[in-house]
Amino acid sequence: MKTKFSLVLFIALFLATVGYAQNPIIQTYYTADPAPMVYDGTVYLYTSHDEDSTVNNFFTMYDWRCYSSTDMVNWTDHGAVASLKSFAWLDKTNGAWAPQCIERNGKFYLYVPIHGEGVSVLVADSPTGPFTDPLGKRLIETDHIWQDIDPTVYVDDDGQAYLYWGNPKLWYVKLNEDMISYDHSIGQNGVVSTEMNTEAFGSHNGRDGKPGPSYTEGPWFYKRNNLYYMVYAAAGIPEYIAYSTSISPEGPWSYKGFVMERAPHLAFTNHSGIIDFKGNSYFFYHSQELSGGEGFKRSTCVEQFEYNPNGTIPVIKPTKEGVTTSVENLNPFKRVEAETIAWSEGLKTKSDEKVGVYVSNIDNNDFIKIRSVDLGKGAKKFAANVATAKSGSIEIRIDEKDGELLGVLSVTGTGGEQNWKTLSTKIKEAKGVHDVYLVFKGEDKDLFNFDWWQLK
Ligand code: FUB
Repeated sequence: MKTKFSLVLFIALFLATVGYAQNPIIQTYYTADPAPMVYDGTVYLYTSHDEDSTVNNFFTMYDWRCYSSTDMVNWTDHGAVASLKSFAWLDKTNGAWAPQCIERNGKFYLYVPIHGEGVSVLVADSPTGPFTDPLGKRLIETDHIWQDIDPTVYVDDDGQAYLYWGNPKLWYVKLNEDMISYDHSIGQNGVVSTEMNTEAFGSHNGRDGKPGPSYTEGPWFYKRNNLYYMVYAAAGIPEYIAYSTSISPEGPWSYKGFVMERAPHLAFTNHSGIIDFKGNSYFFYHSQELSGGEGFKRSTCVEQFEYNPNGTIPVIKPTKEGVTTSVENLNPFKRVEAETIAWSEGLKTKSDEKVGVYVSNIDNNDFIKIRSVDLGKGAKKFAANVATAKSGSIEIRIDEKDGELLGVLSVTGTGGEQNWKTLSTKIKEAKGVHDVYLVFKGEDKDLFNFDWWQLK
C-alpha cells in the first residue's frame, strides 16, 4: 500500500514539473544506451530499446531505434532501424544491447552487441537505414563473447579506425578501411586487451564496490583537441560515469574522475555518449525516471556542458530541464513530421509503407510539444496529414498546453486508419518564436493517426 502511494506521489511530482522538462528526450518508447552521431548538420541518435513489457525481470531488447535533431530540443523519430531479425544467422530473440553508428565514405556502419553473441556490424547508405548484414556472421571473434558488449568506434585523423568494447574488460581492434574487417596481425587474432589497472581506470571502488579499477562497461571513445577520451560506466552496480584520457588511441589510459555520479532517478546502469554540435558540447545518458524507477525501462536524457579550459570534463548533473536553449528555431512553414517532438504524453509512433513513421495511439488530451517554433509574421492556416475511421480534433496552442488557442482542426473519418488525407483549418495569427502545443481531443480511444503538419 505504502509502495503504491509513493509511486503515485512520485508520478504526480514528476507530472507537476513536466511543463519545464526536456528530459528524458524521448517519451514514446523507452530508449537506453544513447549513441549520438553528428552528420551533415544533424545529430542522429541511435538507441537500444527497452520493451514496455519486461520479460523474466531482465533486459528485454529486440531492436535499435534512431532519432534525429537539428536543434537539440526537438527529436524526429525514425523508428526501429535495425533489429535482431537483421541477422539471418542469429537464433536469439532477445539481447539488442548498446549500439554505435559511424559514417565513412558515404556508408553508415552500425556496430551492435547481441548479448551472448558478441559484436556485429550492419551497413546502410543512409543514417536511418535500411541497415543490412554484410558479413552473415558476427564481426568480432573471441573466446569471451559473453563479455563482448558495448562497441564504440572512432576513425582517427590518419584514417585508422578503432573499435573498443567490453565488460568488465576493455578490448579493441584496428578496423580495416572497409570497416567490416580488422587487422589480425596484432593482439590475439587481432583483438588487443587493454591493461586494466587503477591508474588507467580509477580506484574509488571497483565493480560491485570491490577493490580494483572502476571500469565496468559502456565505453565511449573519441578524440578532441589531440586528446583521446574513454568515457565509461564504472563501478557497477549501480554505475556512475567516469573517464580516462590518453595521448594515443591505443593507451595507456590515465584515470581522470567522475563525469556523472549516481543519483536516485538514474538506473542501475548508465551509458554515455558525447558530441560537439553547432558550437556546444552535449552529454547523453539514460535514466529510469519515465518508468517511475524501473531499471529495465530506461530513457535517454541529454545535458549541455562545457569542457574545462584544460580539456577535462566537469562533473555533469542529471537534470529534468536538460537542454534549455535550442541551437536553431524550427521552421513550421515547411512540412514538420508529426513525430518531431520535444515532449509528448500518451503517444506512440508506428510506421507504414505509405508515409513512414507517424504518431499513433492518440487519446483525448494527449499532446505534442514542439519547441522554438518560428511563427514569423504569423500563419493563417494549419494543415495536417491524418488518417482515421473515427473523429477527433487537434487544438493548436502556443507556449503552454492550455495556452492561447490559435485554432482547431477537426479530424473526421478519412476512410480508414491508413487512409491518409491532408486537412486544414484557419488559425489566428501569432508572431515570433513560440513553443507550439498540438493537443488532441475526442471521445474515443486511438482517435486518429498523424503523419505531418505545416503552417501556411
Ligand atoms: O542495455 C543493455 C546493457 O546495459 C548495455 O549494453 C550496457 O551498457 C548497460 O546499459
